[in-house]
Amino acid sequence: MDTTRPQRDGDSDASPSAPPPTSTIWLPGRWLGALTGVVVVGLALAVAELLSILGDRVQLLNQFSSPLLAVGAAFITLTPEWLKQFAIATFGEQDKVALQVGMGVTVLIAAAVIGLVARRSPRVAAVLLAAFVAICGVAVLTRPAAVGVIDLLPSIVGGVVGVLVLGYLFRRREVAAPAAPVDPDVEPTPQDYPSRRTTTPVMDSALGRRRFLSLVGITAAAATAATAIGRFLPSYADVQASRDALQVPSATPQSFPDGLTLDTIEEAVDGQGAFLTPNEDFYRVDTALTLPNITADDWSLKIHGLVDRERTLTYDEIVNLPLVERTITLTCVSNEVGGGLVGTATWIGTPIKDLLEDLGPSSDADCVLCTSIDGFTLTAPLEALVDGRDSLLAVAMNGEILPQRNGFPVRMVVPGLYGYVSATKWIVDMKVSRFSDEVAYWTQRGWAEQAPIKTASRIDVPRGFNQAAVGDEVVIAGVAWAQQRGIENVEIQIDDGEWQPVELSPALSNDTWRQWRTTWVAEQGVHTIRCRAYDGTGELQTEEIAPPIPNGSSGYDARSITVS
Ligand SMILES: Nc1nc2c(c(=O)[nH]1)N[C@H]1C(S)=C(S)[C@@H](COP(=O)(O)O)O[C@H]1N2
Ligand SMILES: [Mo]
Repeated sequence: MDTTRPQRDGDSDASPSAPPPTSTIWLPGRWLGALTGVVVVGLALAVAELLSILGDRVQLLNQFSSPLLAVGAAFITLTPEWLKQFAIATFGEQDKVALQVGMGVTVLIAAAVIGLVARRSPRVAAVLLAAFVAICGVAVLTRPAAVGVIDLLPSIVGGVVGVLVLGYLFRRREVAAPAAPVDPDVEPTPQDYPSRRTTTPVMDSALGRRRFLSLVGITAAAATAATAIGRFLPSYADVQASRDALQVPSATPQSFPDGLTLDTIEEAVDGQGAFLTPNEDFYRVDTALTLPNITADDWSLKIHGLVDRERTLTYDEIVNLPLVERTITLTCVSNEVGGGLVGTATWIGTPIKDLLEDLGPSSDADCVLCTSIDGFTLTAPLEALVDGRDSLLAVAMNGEILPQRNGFPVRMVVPGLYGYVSATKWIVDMKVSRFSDEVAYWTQRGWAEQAPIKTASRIDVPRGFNQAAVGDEVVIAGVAWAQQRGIENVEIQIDDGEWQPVELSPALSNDTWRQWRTTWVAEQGVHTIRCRAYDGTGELQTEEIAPPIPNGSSGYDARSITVS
């Protein structure tokens, strides 16, 4: 049956008795077909990416007109909550990397399949590629930042380029002369040729092996070049230039009790992490697959809704409003007991209270719907923005212009509320409204509408499973936080022993964590160390174990230590 098929790449070159005429008949082999699929889809995506970046630069298209970005963002939106929790639990802050790797592998497989199919039927492969483009198109159009059908341009142009190149590379022609048998053991009779030729015509690549290979090479080079140009052009460079050009504005410093300063507090408790979390170590949580690019010049914030007077603020205007400096601990609702999604920084920003009250919010209003440039939304309780706590529109963090990952140019910081109901990064819109009229990103996904931060304490040393020798003085230290209420006391317990007091760093304010420390003389055996905190009202943190969803984890943190 196979005797009339042309030789495939590598199939029979090794066969010494293969007759010479077949050497002119050639079709790409399986591996080469799959590789070619990957190269062609790579070119299509690179072209789309480049167009999207160019379109974003001239403000014709939005950043999410990039098919890959849009598919990734759509995937994040559509992922069921359990899978999201699993991803965060498994990959932690690397969950986006995991998604990117997953998407990369999926695209590679799809592209290889398209290449394999193209060996048999370039037409079916073109239809598959078109379907791939259609999926991207749906993702692009359903992005909140989508401008309109114009955003489909990169996907369509990329798709057309892909289909044309695929069709050209895999074009075949019928070979006029009958092929000689491939299998040297089966001698075809002369009558075999006409009959077989009418049922299964002998096909040959229209390009031939050498041209096919060189065109695949050129396609790969073009894809690489398009990607490189895109990398070189992105507005990311503008954002960094915009940040570099700005100076941290001066602000009214915070006054601390008892003549405390940030320097004295830094030295108060040793043997553990810094009191202020360095920017590069600060946790990052957001739904953005790639960081939103917005320069200070392009940025503006519209405040509207249930207010007497709307206002649109530019960056220049915001840094010329009264600015204050405040040290505040941020916490993510997704933080597990003992987890690291919490950090303390010194922020510079303008009080939201003054800004809002100046615009005359209606007495009907009870929330502010805040939207970021990439379409993320949250509903912050209006009360928390105007009750006098240090709710800020922040522009600087730990003496630096706000880093891009933490919301450059402007973000919100609200003490006492988990980030997902207060800390909008890359904020561009604030709509004074009512909770009954708005549903924000996470509340739509089963998280609580109201989410004050729960009192929590964490053991930082010893870390994980530790070893010590009998008689060692083991340092036990950590942090505790209850923003707005403050931390009054922290205790530790070894196994089932008495709860014991620890040494606490001075309280800087109710909105910052307190570091704590004690030592323990190690005794033989495997021990469990627990900690617990009392907030400023004297209330003990709850021992009841709760997962992050819907309104924050609870339970005592514990560490194990083996003493021998
Ligand atoms: N635009 C935008 N802002 C956002 C989020 C987001 O997904 N998008 N996530 C919020 C959450 S859940 C938290 S915990 C904080 C985290 O701020 P950080 O990344 O600076 O630590 O940002 C908040 N602001
Ligand atoms: Mo969060």
